[in-house]
Amino acid sequence: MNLTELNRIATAMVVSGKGILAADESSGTIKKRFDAIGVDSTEGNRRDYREMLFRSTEAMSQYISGVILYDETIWQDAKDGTPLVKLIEQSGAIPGIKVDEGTQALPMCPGELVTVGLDRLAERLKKYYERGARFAKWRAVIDIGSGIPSMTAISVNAHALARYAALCQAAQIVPIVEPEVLMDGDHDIDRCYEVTTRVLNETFQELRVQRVALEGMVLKPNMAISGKKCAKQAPIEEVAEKTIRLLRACVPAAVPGIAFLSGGQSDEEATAHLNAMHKLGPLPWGLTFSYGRALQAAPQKAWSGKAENVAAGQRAFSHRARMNGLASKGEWQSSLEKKAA
Ligand code: 5MM
Repeated sequence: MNLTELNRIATAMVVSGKGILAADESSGTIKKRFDAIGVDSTEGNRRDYREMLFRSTEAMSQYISGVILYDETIWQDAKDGTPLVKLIEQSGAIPGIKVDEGTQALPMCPGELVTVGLDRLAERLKKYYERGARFAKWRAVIDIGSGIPSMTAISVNAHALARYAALCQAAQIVPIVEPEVLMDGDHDIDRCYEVTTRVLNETFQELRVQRVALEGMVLKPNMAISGKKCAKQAPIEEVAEKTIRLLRACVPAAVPGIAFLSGGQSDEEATAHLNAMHKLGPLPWGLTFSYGRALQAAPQKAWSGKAENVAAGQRAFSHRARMNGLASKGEWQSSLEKKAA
């Protein structure tokens, strides 16, 4: 393992002014997104949509540091025969790959999930590296509800995240470690804070046990935020203040960077929260975005599967990427939000 190189890549992924595009929707998830805009989820449409994003020159070269791909996408070529991975590299962004294989019910723990995909992961990583991937992603899912999460679910998911991270580093690939505490319930922000604290502490404990080099990884956490169905939604400043307090307590300074998931927040909320956190610096790590929905909802709508809408889709993507790029420096203002398409 070349830790200097892993650290160089991890640092580039969270460089100020840029963030990560999470375009790693599995086939089931992208179908849901396409259903919402009335587009058939065919291999060709998935390719055309992602090609549109990766050819968005302004967004990709100025505001996107890396792209997380799904297995299908990393092997796909653009319409002109150029591998999609090459388009990403040519823009100056780093290609990455989602390597988990989704979730399964966790035995003995009703309603809880464990992420799977460790079998043959070492061989898969080797092939992904040869194709150009320089980082990977594995997402664990922790739900908050009555009597959950159990310590069992937190512990087995942390163990798998650390196993994955160690295998990545041995393959010279930077692991994005994503323990997502869902914001789906009616819990308040303090319950999210408490559960996320337990999850992050357990995750870093497992990373240490399994000898993962913290300098060669990126953390992708949720924010400390109210559940979507909670009657009292915490304001932007409270989300920022509690998230930073939590991360300072749980994330060692050796970690080069933290890149948030958006988790179902609106586009503008995800941007405003990141921006507000940068008002609370200086921070010991790079702090940016690794958004899926909060970067893609607008371009998906603008594109709607029509070739004549590609330019509008790219404008919508560039706008969101620029807004989040500014937020990653604390330079965003709500007045900059305007209809992009
Ligand atoms: C883009 O969505 C990713 C893949 O989800 P599935 O495996 O369920 O298809 C997801 O892992 C994503 O990278 C993160 O959750 C962040 O995305 P959001 O939309 O929460 O910003």
